[in-house]
Amino acid sequence: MQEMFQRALKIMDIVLSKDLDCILLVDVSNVFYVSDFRGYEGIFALIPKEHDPLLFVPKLEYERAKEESKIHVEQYTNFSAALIESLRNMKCKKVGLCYKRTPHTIVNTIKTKLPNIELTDVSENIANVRMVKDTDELERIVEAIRIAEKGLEEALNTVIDGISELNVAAKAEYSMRISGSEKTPFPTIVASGPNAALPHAVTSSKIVRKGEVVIVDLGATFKGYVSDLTRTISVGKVDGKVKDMFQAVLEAQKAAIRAIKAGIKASDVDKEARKTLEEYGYKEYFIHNTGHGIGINVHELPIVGEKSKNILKQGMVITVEPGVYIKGYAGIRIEDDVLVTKTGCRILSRFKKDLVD
Ligand SMILES: [Mn+2]
Repeated sequence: MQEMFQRALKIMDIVLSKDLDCILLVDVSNVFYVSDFRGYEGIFALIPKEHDPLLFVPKLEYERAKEESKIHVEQYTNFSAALIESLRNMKCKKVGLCYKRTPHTIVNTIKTKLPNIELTDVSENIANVRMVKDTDELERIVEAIRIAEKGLEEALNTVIDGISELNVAAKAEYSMRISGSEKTPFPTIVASGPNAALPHAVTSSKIVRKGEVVIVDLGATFKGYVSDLTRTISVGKVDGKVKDMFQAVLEAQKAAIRAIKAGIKASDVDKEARKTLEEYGYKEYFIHNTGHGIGINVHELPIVGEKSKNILKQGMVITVEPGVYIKGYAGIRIEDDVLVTKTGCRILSRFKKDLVD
């Protein structure tokens, strides 16, 4: 037997440890995880105990899938028929799947056509496996970060009094695109002045004005893996209050990063950021989690928040992004991507932060 693709092997470990006959994956990010094929809806993968992993695609995707996929590819003419036939032929009795990410129609088809199959939810097992990145995944994320940093550089060079938020976003995205980004993993945020007080502001035709701060939150995708970075930039001189907010967020981020290492609770990292902001008097203005995992999706486990149950492990890649938002006035957010190591962490993003004066 050919040596199995490393990420598929990790899913195979779940098949074995949960004593399943097979795992069925239908959502594009999990299918990509096991195959390295960048597909659209209407594909699925099977990781059976007794056979090599299989990727099923429609005819129009077959040639591209054969090029990209690291596991064997089959083409189907009818999704349900191919799925049922494969499960039947491989005599699968116990099948693992991700309930939340599997359409009801597919679950119902299996239950109707193969009533003896026992279905088990393996969502958590898969999310846990995906949290820890291997060397190849890490290299892709680092490249996605380098590309995003080019976008930030372009944004920094573009932001001046009189330019629109959309114009800044367009320049940043263009720069990332020609630097190799496959797509933006989320809509690029350029939020100026009072708009910066909205953590998920929608980039608009608003004109950036002197005395405002501009939040630029963007990401790139490289070989299917993403980055997520934020910087806050001032346009000329800003209020002393804004400078104080900036200093508080910067210190909160430093405190959170200092706390990171394998074995500690993700909630403890969040606690450090929150404690620092409390010291500065901004606790109530920090209205989101400190961070989240990144990988194939921009929001993966672990959650770095107050209520998180996740424990940090070596090889996780997380964002650290405290923020302070004062309604109608201004907002500050600084976000870096960090690799959890045995004894601490490695900050993967290098872009300068002291951008408010
Ligand atoms: Mn983020």
